[in-house]
Amino acid sequence: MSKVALITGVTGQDGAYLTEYLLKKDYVVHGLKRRSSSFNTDRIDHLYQDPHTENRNLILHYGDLTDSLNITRIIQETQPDEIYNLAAMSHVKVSFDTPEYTANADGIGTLRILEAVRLLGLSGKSRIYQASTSELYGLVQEVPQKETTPFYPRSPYAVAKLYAYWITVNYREAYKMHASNGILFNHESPVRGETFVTRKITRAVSRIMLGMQEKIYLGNLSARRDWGHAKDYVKAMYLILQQDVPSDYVIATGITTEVRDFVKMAFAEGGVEIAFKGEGADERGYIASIDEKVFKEKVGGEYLSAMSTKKDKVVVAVDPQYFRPTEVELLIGDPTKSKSVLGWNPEYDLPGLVTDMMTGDIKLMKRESYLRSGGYRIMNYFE
Ligand code: NAP
Ligand code: F7E
Repeated sequence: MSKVALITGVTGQDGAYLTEYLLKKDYVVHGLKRRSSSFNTDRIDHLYQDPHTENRNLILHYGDLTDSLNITRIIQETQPDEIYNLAAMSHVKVSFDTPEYTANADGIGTLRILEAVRLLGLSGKSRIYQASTSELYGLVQEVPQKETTPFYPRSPYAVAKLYAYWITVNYREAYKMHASNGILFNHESPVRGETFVTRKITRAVSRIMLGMQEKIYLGNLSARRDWGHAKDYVKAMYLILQQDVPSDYVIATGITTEVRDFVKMAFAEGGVEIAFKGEGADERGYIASIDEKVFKEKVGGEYLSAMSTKKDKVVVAVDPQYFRPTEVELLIGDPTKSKSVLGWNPEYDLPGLVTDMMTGDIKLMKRESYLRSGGYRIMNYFE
């Protein structure tokens, strides 16, 4: 018999990678997706199965974490062995603009799932994974951060996730539920949401190198993050629910990098060297040199002459609108427990992640440029 998983947030970055991973393991996957006025299933379209397909193993349900009745009904209908609660308003900066909604979806949403499992008598059957976050550490009280490091959240997002973390622990202790927190540090990929800093950078750098954009505006260039690859991190989620005993785990690489250095690494993928000058809001990034051989190989010879005219020009600037009212300056996780207990071992390092993201975005932006130039008419005609 195949195991049954329910994934909330199935249309998000992690939802997509986890769905792919569980389908390969022969699971039947139920996904909760929000109704939207436009298609929001891009990331899982390659896995989609028509509702008329016999014995489908990926079934999508309309739903929302702010709707208890809907959550309860879907859990009752699907009787999941494993629930991965990945749905959330996940953007830290946006949570300052939508604090009440964020508390409802990210905090109380988790309670709705736990309470539905309890009321339906599924406490002994359904194992629950809660998508907790390194944002809980906020104003860090210890370096590196591990499972025992005290929390100090610094945004409405992190405060909502703090509630979700503790209500998960409380239901585990009070009702003996198999409920665990994965305290995941930042993880990225070619399908990362476009407004998170890594993807914002890889998209913009690709566009600059292809002559589609002049410069990128960023916020705090000195913030440091422990960045891993989402493909590796969803494996940890799965491993957490395979343990006999529920527990909480830090999932991280143990290496921290400045946003400024991520920018340099992204440009370096195309052989472009960036030098930073100035401080604070006046800091700027210039093109210091171009390795033509690497540029031709990674980006394309036809874009080189336009790129060469940008030498010594500003391609990175700071816009204070991206600063946060309270910032998390430094995150670096200690993954000792997940490595020893779960046997979790990430495949990607940061250079591998940057290469994967830049390769994806250069390809995507070339396609976008072609479509914008009217190419789609020709393509559609011949297809
Ligand atoms: P993401 O790409 O932003 O995906 C979030 C998902 O949640 C999307 O499918 C979104 O639907 C859905 N969603 C949002 N509000 C909802 C609601 N009210 N009801 C139902 N679904 C809702 O996030 P991610 O990067 O995959 O992260 C997955 C989870 O891990 C999130 O809980 C996030 O807070 C947490 N986390 C992420 C990281 C990271 O670095 N990526 C690190 C630690 C923890 P739409 O597609 O319709 O918007
Ligand atoms: O910011 C700085 C920004 O938005 C990273 C979510 O998945 O990971 C994510 O939250 C850093 C911050 O991610 C820009 O100030 C500079 O210090 O990519 P981010 P995040 O806030 O760390 C955690 C673990 C989660 O749980 C969240 O769900 O980069 N930064 N300039 C910028 N950030 C953005 N977005 N845009 C900028 O222009």
